Amino acid sequence: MIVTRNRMALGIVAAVAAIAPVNVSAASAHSTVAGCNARGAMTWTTTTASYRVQLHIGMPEKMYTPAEVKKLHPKGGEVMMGGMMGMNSGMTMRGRSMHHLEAQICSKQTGAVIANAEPTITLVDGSMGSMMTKKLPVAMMQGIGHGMEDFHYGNNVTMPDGHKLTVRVTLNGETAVFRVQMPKGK
Ligand SMILES: [Cu+2]
Repeated sequence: MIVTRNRMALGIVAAVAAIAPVNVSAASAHSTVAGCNARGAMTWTTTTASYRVQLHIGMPEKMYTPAEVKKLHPKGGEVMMGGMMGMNSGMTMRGRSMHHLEAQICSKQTGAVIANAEPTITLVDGSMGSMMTKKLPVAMMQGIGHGMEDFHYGNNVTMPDGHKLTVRVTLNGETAVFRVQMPKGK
């Protein structure tokens, strides 16, 4: 009986532990990307001549096509509006973790969210003396249940734990540069 109770208790603890971080990340991902002035732990904002660009790096997001959203009615994740297809899984290896990297671009003058553009996003790893440059396949997305105010660009991507990275978001010849310190791995 005690054994059973302990097992049940463990089961509940494990379930809470598994659910809690997902809820937290989903909430922070959307509340911080919802507006160009929003702030969060892994969110950076900078401006170029014409744009205000907000970069958000969070937990990997499940990315759906509009057809999949219609069929599956997911409660979370993101719907792809165009661009490159999202990566829902990828090779992870020691020292690298999967993240969701996304950038929202707004007009500096009007505050309007720039949709259906074709920005390029590159990641430069300057840690360990190595200069690795990676071009991100850019999908256009919106958080499911959110509207145009959440329109952004990015993808799921594996990134090196603990490294210093430079993320560049370029649109119409204007580049927003972010210096990012990735968290240590688990
Ligand atoms: Cu996204």
